[in-house]
Amino acid sequence: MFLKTHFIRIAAPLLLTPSLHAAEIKIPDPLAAPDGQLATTPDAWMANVRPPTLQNFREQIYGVRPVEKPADFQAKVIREDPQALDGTATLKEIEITYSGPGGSGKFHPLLLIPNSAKSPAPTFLLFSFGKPDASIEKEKFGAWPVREIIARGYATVAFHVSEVDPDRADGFAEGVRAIFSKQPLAPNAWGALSAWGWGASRVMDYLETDKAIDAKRVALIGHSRCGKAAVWAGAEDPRFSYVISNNSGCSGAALARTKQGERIINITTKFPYWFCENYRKYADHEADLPIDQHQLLGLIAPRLLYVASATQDSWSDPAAEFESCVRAQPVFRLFGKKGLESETQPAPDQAMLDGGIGYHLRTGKHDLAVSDWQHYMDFADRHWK
Ligand code: GTR
Repeated sequence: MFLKTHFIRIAAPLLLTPSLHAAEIKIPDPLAAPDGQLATTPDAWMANVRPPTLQNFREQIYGVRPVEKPADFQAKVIREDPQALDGTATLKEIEITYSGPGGSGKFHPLLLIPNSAKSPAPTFLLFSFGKPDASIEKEKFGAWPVREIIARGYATVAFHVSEVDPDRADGFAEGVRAIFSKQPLAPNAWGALSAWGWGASRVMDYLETDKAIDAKRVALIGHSRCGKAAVWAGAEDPRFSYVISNNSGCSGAALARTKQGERIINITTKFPYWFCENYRKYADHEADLPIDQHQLLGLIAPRLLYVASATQDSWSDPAAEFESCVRAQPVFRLFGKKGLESETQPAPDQAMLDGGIGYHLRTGKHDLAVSDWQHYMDFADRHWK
């Protein structure tokens, strides 16, 4: 039986699950090394806590990336329009190519850079559910408000995750995982979320070479399954200086041990290929996990982190997403950063932008809305400029 939490679930009343009573749940300490020793300095945490924590997430949940930048990696601009979006932006379509033992692959990020920029532009990198198209600002699964992003002085780039590794149970043969791994996959082999994160790192490899981009200020953003991929990619690749989880829920920002709505059993039944096989062991056995998702958020520290929930998104469980942020704070504080602006979940649509961890609870359904983007850019304005 799933144990309910003893600690407070801080949420707007409509989100509260009725009665949550006693029953001790042990949540791992994000400052603890495997021997139980608590890190008291950033150096100690980086040396003794971060590496084994990251390795646990690889081994038990998302799987191990077998390769980083492939030897024959290439990124080329294959289309450029200096007068995109009514002359406000330069559009570049990039082709990223690579090969490995299982064949070759390619994908096509679409980049928009503000023409008003006088210096390299900070950039928002979006994991996209569909083929990015600068003329469509509302894709099927969330907004990509390119005109507004450009008007605010940010560049933005999006790539279609299924071009890197198809988002289908039988998609393996057509994606990057088949190029670098063989079936049957090892129990700790990378799942699709990890493969998508690998794609984001390859987009970063390109961005680092584009003089119009400030590669020290690149934000990773994803919604829902892509929000899970974004947080995981941000943990794997410290080049991203700001990581945004939009309604990522189960196996994303939300604490597994207190999770209501979708749980590991649901997600590993419906989407087993997103994860490594080892993760299935924890279906209905959350307490056996050596880690929990607040430690994943902790792996972003001391970089910027933003987590957002939506009032009607009980499947993602806003209370468990917020609780995870609260419990990630010690890592940010160790680095001298403020955690959340407040430990009380804010009223709907009141963004907390003042800490190293931003948070808001949008009124409405599971979605990536333009108003979410506005908060993410406000947070960047405040902390990057
Ligand atoms: C749901 C899944 C969620 C979330 C969502 C999505 O069906 O259970 O975890 O990832 O899909 O990505 O749209």
